[in-house]
Amino acid sequence: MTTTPVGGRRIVYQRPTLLTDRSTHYCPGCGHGIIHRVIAELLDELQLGPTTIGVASVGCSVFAYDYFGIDFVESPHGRAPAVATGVRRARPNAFVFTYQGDGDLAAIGTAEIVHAAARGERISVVFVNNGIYGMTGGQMAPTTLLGQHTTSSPLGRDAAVAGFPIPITEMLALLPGVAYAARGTITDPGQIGKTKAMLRRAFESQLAGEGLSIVEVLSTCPVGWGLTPTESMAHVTNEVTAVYPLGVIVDRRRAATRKDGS
Ligand SMILES: Cc1ncc(C[n+]2csc(CCOP(=O)(O)OP(=O)(O)O)c2C)c(N)n1
Ligand code: SF4
Repeated sequence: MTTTPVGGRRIVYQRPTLLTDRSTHYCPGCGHGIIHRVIAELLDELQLGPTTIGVASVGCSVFAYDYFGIDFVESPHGRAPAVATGVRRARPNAFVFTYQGDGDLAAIGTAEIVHAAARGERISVVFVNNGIYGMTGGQMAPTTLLGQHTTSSPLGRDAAVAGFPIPITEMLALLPGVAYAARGTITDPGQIGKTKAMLRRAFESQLAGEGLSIVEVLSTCPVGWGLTPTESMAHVTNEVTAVYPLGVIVDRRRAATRKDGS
């Protein structure tokens, strides 16, 4: 956000320079657009535009490369951490982030994210958890809540049939290669600000060469959930955060600082 006076008026809100000037294909009330904006603001503020290479995954955000004014690589479904590994190792001075849905990261791409985290790859992962496969019509994902109705669990997710929701960010945080892991959301301006602070810390962690950083963002899919945009935001606040608590899960730099008292 800028407060630069322009022609006698004070601009308090404008499009980040690294977001392209075009309409997105996202549905009304979808969280992807908000998350794109926050990332673009941060890349602007950290002056990372010229050195950033984003890795788009498969899912509703598959066209992310059209919306950011930076270099982007498209990866096969779930393979973004593997593609990002190659990009980061081939271009050691690049800033590399993946943008992945929960179907992409926590289902088909489970192996890729676990092993990239185990290797401590110097990449940042933006993990957008809307609890569903949005792009393909709202099927159950590993992150779907118990009892949640989806097109492939029309009676609600039953643990006896489909198991329990996977808290994959907590699982990844156990690995020493993960320098920073946190979970935020985009349900109101305060939460967007907190999520932006988490993403900033994640990006700075990569710049400091600390290891893999991941921020899970609890997002919305009004179309897949059969809710209005307003109901979707309330659903995240009231139901989803009870299963996936918000906050920093691990921050190894802060933990090390506390240990040596510095
Ligand atoms: C190898 C492969 N398997 C399956 C698909 C079909 N497919 C496309 S998007 C998608 C799910 C995307 O869901 P998610 O990652 O949660 O993103 P969202 O659309 O919800 O943002 C699936 C299963 C595919 N494109 N490629
Ligand atoms: S289907 Fe869901 S995730 Fe996909 S664009 Fe629409 S609201 Fe967003």
